[in-house]
Amino acid sequence: MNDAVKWQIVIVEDDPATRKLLERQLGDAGYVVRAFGDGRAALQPICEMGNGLVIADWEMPAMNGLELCAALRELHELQALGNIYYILLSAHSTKEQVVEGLAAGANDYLTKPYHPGELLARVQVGERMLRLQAELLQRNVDVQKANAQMAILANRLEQLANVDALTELPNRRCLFQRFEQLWASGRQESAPLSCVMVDVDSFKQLNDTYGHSAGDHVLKTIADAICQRVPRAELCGRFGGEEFLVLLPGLPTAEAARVADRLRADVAGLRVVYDGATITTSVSCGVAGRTPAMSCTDELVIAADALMYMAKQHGRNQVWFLGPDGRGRPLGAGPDHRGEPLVAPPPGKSVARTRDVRRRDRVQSPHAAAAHQ
Ligand code: GH3
Ligand code: MG
Ligand code: MG
Ligand code: MG
Repeated sequence: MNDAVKWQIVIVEDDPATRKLLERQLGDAGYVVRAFGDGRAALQPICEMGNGLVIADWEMPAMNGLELCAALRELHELQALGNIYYILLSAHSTKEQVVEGLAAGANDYLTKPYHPGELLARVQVGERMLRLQAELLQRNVDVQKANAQMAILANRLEQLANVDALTELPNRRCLFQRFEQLWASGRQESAPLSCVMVDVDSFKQLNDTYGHSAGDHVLKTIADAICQRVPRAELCGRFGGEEFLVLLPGLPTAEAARVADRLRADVAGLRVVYDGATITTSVSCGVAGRTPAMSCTDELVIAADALMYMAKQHGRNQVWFLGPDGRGRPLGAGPDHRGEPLVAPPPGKSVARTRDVRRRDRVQSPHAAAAHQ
């Protein structure tokens, strides 16, 4: 409320002559005044006033000035009432009575007979207090609003930093944070931790045939299908362009390979309708589990990448996994299958290249692990 706006004043006075005089003096000063003969009659109108001033006599027949003040303070505590600046105006003029009046919750105390100029000055003090309280309240509201907006922004920023815009899967940065945590938490107990590298087959050709936005739509559909299939959707993310990485903590490699194969079959069964065309697609998967010889997440990813590349080499739309002997095998191969040594993808085909690790050195690690077993 700005300075020019006058606050409402409620007068509570049982003496008609004093009541009339107060009404006239304050009315002449420009205030909106309502007057009542005792506290009981004034209580409800004060509650309806919201913020404002009360000038009350002490001695009154029904509910005296102290009782009214106590009732208003209680209502304020209960948040059923705004800010009331309460001035007691009484013929009781000993220091003890002034102290008692203020102790009952009055903001100010004026003794009768009062000086009209002093009354107006004290009312103005009350106005200043009310204005400050209103400003404080408004500032609180503004701060709360700003905090709420900040929280929304922080949330949005976190989204942007962690979520891939096209597929809405965790992006690589976010997924690797989770990966590092999983790696560290299960390392002591040698808990199984498998990872699946999923790469869309011949995706360049799909883009060339149907257009880039059809390609985008297919990628999003594949991402959704992957999420539906894996036990924990928050552990699959977009690794790169048309590559996804799925983390399967607690699953040994053979079980992880079966999850990967169901995921592969889901994708192969998709019929993506876009712009009048029905598009089919497929993925190749490489599945590797953590071995004792692996020292970091990168090594597991590199192994899965190499296995995925072997799936590509053998015709795509299939799952290759890392056997306990450190060799790669296609899922479903008979017991006679000897397995094949992991083949490092050529530089242009390796997804691990983007993590800036020396692939050719590291791809040996699963073999090294097997040799130690
Ligand atoms: P392969 O079976 O060997 O994996 O063949 P490919 O064509 O899938 O692999 P290649 O690495 O040759 O091409 C990947 C293509 O994926 C090239 C790139 O333009 C496309 N791509 C990557 N990200 C996106 C994307 O966000 N949207 C679309 N539409 N295409 C993308
Ligand atoms: Mg009286
Ligand atoms: Mg690729
Ligand atoms: Mg591909």
